[in-house]
Amino acid sequence: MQRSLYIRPLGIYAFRQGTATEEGPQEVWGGLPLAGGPLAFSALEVLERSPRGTLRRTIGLGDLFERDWGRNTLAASDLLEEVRSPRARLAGLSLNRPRIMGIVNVTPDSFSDGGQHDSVAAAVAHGLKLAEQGADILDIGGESTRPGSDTVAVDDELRRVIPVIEGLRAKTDKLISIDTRKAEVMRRAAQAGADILNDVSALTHDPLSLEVAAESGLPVMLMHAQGDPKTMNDDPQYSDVVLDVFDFLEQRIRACLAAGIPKARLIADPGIGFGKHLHHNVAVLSAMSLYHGLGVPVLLGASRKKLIGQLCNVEAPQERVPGSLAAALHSISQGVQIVRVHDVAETRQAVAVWEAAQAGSEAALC
Ligand code: 9MG
Repeated sequence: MQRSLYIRPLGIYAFRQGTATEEGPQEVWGGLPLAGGPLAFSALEVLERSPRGTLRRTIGLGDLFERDWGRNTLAASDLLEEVRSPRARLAGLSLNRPRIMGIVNVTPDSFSDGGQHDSVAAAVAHGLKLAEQGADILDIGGESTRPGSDTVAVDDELRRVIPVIEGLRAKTDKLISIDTRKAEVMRRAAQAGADILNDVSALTHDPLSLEVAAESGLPVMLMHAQGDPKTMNDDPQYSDVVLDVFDFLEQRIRACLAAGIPKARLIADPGIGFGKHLHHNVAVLSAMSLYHGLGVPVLLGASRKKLIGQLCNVEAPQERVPGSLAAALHSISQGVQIVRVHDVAETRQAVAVWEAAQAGSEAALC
């Protein structure tokens, strides 16, 4: 059945335990923990979808408990539970602070660093550099999925990514994700030592991918996209983009559960730039905290993407770093657990200052 109620945590702040007062250290309570992490939320936006459109209301937390939600009572309490419940570790990595996923493109045509890392040695060296700069995860991709790009044959993709995964696995303990839509690439990447599957089609592109992902035992990043990379940005259509993306991801989580992939192994990503016009991307970026209602960690990938160029009138992807940092900080302020970026050193520095400012202590610095 189509969901009609959604809740988005608002009033998000750093949850400081044991804050000192004149009476001594005190527990501070004014909200609920967001996804069991270091942030808390004190209010909610309630969104009710009907054939006439979406009604949005901002309410305090107390209102949620006191108000009669009628036929939506169960949905409201289920969503609240999903928003507040702690998230499982990701392949052993705790998500109690923002995590950085560094991009290693092994494609001749990638949109921002295409051609630079297309030899194995260069790609491994680039991955190690990102690891040293503070990446928690290295995302290895051999097929460009930028708008307008063509599909790559399985053998070509394998030839590009497998040696890079093996090379990195031999030299770093950082988590390695494989960015692919193909079941065979997932299977071989897992054998080569990959820790995470990152599929921009949310395991819909290849009919075998759900089964292979389940068998691999690896966590899976499920990303929303409308259409195929070749044509996806020609004419994307939504009824309400923020909610349609939520519904899609919720359905894909259900499909994974049915295929034997537990929720503790799933990550959700609304897919900035994938079948979305500028206004769609901005709406999704603005509403990132809504996706905590899916009950799994949330990832944002906006680094150097076209929306930043459009918002700031910057043509060259390499010159979109400041806008990328703003998107990353905006999303981690909404509790997003992972940001996928090209510029790891710059993001690490921005996140460190954000963490210290949130905690009110330099102890938070990495
Ligand atoms: C491979 N790839 C390109 N953009 C991406 C994004 O935004 N998220 C994820 N998970 N993967 C992406």
